[in-house]
Amino acid sequence: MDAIVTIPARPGPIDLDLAHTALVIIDMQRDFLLPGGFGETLGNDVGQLQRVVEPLTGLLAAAREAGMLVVHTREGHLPDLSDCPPAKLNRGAPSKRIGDPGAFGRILIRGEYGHDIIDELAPTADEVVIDKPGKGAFHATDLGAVLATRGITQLLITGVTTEVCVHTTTREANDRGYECVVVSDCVGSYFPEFHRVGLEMVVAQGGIFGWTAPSDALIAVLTEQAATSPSAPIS
Ligand code: C5J
Repeated sequence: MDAIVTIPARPGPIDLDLAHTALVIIDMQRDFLLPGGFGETLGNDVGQLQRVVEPLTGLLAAAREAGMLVVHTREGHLPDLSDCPPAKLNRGAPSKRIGDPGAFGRILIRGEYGHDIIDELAPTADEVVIDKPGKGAFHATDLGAVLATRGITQLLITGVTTEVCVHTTTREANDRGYECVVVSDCVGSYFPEFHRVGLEMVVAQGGIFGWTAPSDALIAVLTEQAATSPSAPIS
């Protein structure tokens, strides 16, 4: 079955080969999204990120139904902080730093409750989870190897935050030759203006490092795919 579909996108339509496309969900972690978590202790309005949860839940369900490869990422560090450079640990003047005790365990430390992904988007046992110490999902991880092994060439990029980890990962992926679609209503920022401009930056100059598209267009093609071949994963 032909699994190449055309998606209305900015700056123009993109042909997606669904068998070689992965859904990447960046850092939808309790520490960033929940009231009382690290994000909020930095003075941020977590409600700005919560808006992503409903559309992303719908896109994730459609991707799972269609058998698409799903990759989740989590930003965080080893308990001894040996993978957290001082330049990251000491930046700014937060009331709490990475590794400090927070409302949901030690902040952004692997294995802690707050470091894990919110319940609504919890990975299934067969989905890939990439733990990353940096903003980009390719830096110091095996994401590139995971995608190469599965023959992935195109990425649907979602998660938080638009201008930080989503942007960094999209730029890293673009430089590595992946075609990236940033799903406009499935990414979010604590700062609405950064979100808006972040999306504009992706599509500027004819799509300088990717495309943007809303989730409904993607859900429609994934639902169609699942209906056409209900038992055959596309990747
Ligand atoms: C940040 C992220 N903003 N996931 N992390 O520190 O964007």
